[in-house]
Amino acid sequence: MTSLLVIVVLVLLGIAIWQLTKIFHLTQVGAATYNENPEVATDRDNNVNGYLMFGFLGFIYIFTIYSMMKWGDLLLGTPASEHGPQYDSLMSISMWLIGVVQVLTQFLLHYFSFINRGRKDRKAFYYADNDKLEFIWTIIPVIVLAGLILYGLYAWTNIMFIDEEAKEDAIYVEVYAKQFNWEVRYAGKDGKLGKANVRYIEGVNTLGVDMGDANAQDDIQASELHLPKGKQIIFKFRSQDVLHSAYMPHFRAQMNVVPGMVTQFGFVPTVTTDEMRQDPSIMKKVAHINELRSKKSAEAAATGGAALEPYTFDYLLLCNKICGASHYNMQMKVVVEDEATFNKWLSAKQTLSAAVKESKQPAAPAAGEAAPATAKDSTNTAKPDSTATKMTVAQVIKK
Ligand SMILES: [Cu+2]
Repeated sequence: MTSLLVIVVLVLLGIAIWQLTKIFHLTQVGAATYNENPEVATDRDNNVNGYLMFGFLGFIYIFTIYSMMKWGDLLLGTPASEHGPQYDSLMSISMWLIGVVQVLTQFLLHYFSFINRGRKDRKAFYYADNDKLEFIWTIIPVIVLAGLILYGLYAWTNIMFIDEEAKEDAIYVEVYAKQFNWEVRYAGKDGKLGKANVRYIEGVNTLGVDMGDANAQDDIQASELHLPKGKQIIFKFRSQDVLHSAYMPHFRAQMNVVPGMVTQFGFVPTVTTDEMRQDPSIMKKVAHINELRSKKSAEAAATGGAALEPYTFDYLLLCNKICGASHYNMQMKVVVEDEATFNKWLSAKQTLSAAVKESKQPAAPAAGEAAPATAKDSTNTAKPDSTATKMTVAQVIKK
């Protein structure tokens, strides 16, 4: 509604300006002008436009510097994966190149428009072409772009190619996307993920794992993504419904999650959650967020509302494809910890086959509830989670 009103106001404003210009033109009819032919620019017109050009050059520079100072800290900060620094350096090189070229070309464009602005006593010089000049301004971008593309391809293969040797002790994790949450499955002791298909989805088996597959027996399902520091992680992505995108900005990782196929990505986490919480730029961001939160809490307290909890940093897995009404909230906490803590966390989890068996026994729900250690995430909440998701989907369809 508000946007409609804004559009209406803008349209009306446009009409008002258009009418005012018409009135202004009418007032000029018959008035004595300094120029007999209003279609030809006078020296005054050229001066005005020349200075405006020069002024615009200043505006571009000042606004660029202002933007960098004001919003420069919104960049992602320290990368938390092994390939992250290479990705960041490719980004920095590209941005520096674009920056330098932009500063130079915009200066030339606006400055020459200014100094060569029209004057009555000045005639334009006809200059057809210059092969040497054209060669220079073609070959320089060709060399620079070729270098950039080659470096980009090198970085791409480095990041996307998963080392076969390192695969030996790699950790396989399936990341499953559905409207509007994520679920993960670890390959278990055998290091192999069992087959899965949407047709097998039933009860606690919310990922549709084929329980007849030998590789599936020790698979472990969880609703929080834990990763050990320094280990090669290989992600297999599947989607239950529409196109999603698994985005882990701190690890400089993103992969489309496509229904009907398995996509893959791998990285080595290098900074634990606790270490990242000590990172100066993260600490600054967290302090800023908490400052805003305490202000909001004070406002809420004044009106009898509940105070906001203080924010602590956590890595996140986000959806980066607009996949429906609750897309904005489709996220999962990612915890990077040392290997021992990770192994402890994983071994405390029930395997999917055990969870399925348990759920089929009549006394199963009580047994599930009686395990508070894993109640926070993992298999025990799989059932309520899936019910919640189904409810959300139903609401969306109703709309
Ligand atoms: Cu999504």
